[in-house]
Amino acid sequence: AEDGYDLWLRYRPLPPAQMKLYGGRASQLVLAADTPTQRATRDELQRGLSGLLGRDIPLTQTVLHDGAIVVGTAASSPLIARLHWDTRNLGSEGYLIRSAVIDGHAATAIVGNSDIGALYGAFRFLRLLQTGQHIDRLDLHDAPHLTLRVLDHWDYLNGQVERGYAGASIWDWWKLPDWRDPRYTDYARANASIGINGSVLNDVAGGATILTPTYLQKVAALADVFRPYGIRVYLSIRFSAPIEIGGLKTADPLDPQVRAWWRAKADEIYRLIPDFGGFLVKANSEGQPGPADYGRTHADGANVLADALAPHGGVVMWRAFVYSQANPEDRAKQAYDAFKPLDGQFRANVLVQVKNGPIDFQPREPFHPLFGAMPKTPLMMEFEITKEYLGFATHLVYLGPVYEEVLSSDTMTHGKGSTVAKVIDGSLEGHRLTGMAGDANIGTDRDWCGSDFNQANWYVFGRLAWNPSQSSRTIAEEWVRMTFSNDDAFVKPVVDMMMGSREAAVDYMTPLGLVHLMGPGHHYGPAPWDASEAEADWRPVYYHRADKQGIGFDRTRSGSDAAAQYAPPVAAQFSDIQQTPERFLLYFHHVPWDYRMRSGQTLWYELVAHYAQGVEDVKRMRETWRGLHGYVDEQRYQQTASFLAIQEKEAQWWRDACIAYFQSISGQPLPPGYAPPE
Ligand code: GCW
Repeated sequence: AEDGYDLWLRYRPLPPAQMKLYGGRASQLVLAADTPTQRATRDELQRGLSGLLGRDIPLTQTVLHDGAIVVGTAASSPLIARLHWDTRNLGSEGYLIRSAVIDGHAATAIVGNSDIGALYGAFRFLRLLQTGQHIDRLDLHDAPHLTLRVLDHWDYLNGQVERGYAGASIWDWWKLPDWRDPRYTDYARANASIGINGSVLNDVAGGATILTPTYLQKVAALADVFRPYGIRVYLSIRFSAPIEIGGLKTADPLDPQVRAWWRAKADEIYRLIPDFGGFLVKANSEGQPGPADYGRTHADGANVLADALAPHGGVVMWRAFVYSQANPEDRAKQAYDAFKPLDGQFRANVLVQVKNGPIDFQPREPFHPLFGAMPKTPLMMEFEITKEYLGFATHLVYLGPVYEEVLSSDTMTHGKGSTVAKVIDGSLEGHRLTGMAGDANIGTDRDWCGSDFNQANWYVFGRLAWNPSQSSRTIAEEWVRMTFSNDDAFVKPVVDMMMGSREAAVDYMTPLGLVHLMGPGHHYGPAPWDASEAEADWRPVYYHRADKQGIGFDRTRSGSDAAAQYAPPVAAQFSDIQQTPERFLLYFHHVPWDYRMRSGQTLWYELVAHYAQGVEDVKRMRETWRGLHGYVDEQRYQQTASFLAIQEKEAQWWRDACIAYFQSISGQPLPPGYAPPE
């Protein structure tokens, strides 16, 4: 059945013409299989090539005839050693793939400086076949631009996944460490295929249990499964663990006993998991314990952990997502206010992990003002892959454009071209420790992600973590070819549909710079009217500030002045209503309903038009999909069709609820020709 389990690693037989094209180029595999990673590479190539080409490719020791694929490192393969290729620019994880003559025969060499580099090269080679590329004159090389390419799982030990819409946690803690579900290997394969090299196994708001000896054994078992695929495990830790499982009276980071406890804990972990990655921490945010409980700073907190991990080569990923009632004036300002003054105070093995925007993974928000503002500290990006604010499992929203928009934003901190991507990849400020994290959308559903199209969001995250300057359209196209079909009549409309899907969601949910109109708590569906007192700074009315005169959050000097957190040219742009891009208008300004937009329409008319457009766009997505019935197997066709129907219904719900509510505040008539809902 086409249940999506294979993700983009669908090695189904290629069309005959393509098979013929590749056949002569893949007649034997020459590689060593002495290490676990080499064996994983061999298995993947055999599985992939036999699936795609419909016949088994023999393993040989030497090149016997044309069409050999020679894989490995100079150390693992005498054939590769004899090529004397310069591989210095590949680093430890890069690869090159080249057509060459080896022992008198036409061959393809896939070469890394490490087994992992060769494995990444093998996946790339398979992708060439899967996406219908020529493979007869290859000269490719690639290496990751970021050091840490990590999935953050918000999985609790009881199997629940916070903001998870694809079933339960795939980690079966009850049966670990003895039962190693084969699914763990498939998880590792999928990640390795896109270059992800780290996995934080547990939720940032979980308890301390994961650090007990019993659970560390289970963690070690997962680390064993992932290791051949180049994936290290990391753990989210609870800052008060020294009290909860250590029997101490305090978790004060400057207390010598606390420091000793963390050192001993790190030593214990590394005895079990020699390549353990490190800790992820959510501290003093949304009720989590942290250094502020003892009057200490985030740097004090991060550094005690960093000191414990440093002797073993581990890192701390300390989150900047800190929300408390402490800054009720404007939640958007909190992270910057708390972290900017600490720049330069973190140990060398600490990264501060910053969400893409200052609010919380909205359909659209401006880039986070911390990017570029802490030059002495490696900042890693945190994107959300799970669609917490974007329609959960069913809405088709390709997140590539969300990520790309932020990565290509110009912080202007070192003049023009100081993009967020360059902050993240370390090139702007000279950092070697770099990273990107994605909050995973993975669960026990057969298709892993709750829908076929959600798999694209895992895929594009990994590809951008490898190289944050890539185009999300190119990545979408790759994914479509691998996941569905190479037929251009299918690929083009589906890629267009994916690329437009994000703007559609922005339009039917939160156009023109609005944010957080979702129902509080669950975050599914519209609730712009919600004004309850509890957690007031999470409430829609707090964000849109609609009143009789207008709508929007004034973040200029006359308001919260959050715009001033950006570098001066950006701050000036966002503070000036004329210069603010309309897509961020209501994020930075409180704007009169009759304000003239660039189109010449009033703000009110244009707001209504955006909501209507969002619904129209989803209608068009449905039509596109209907036209592609013949290209997809029935199971995947039908599910996508049904989900798009849900999306259309809910886009209408969003449109009607928001327009009706905002109209009740604005008192403005509906635009002429606008058909109110039946
Ligand atoms: O987006 C919000 C989510 C919480 C999440 C929190 C965070 C893990 O609603 O569920 O908790 O952010 O990122 O810490």
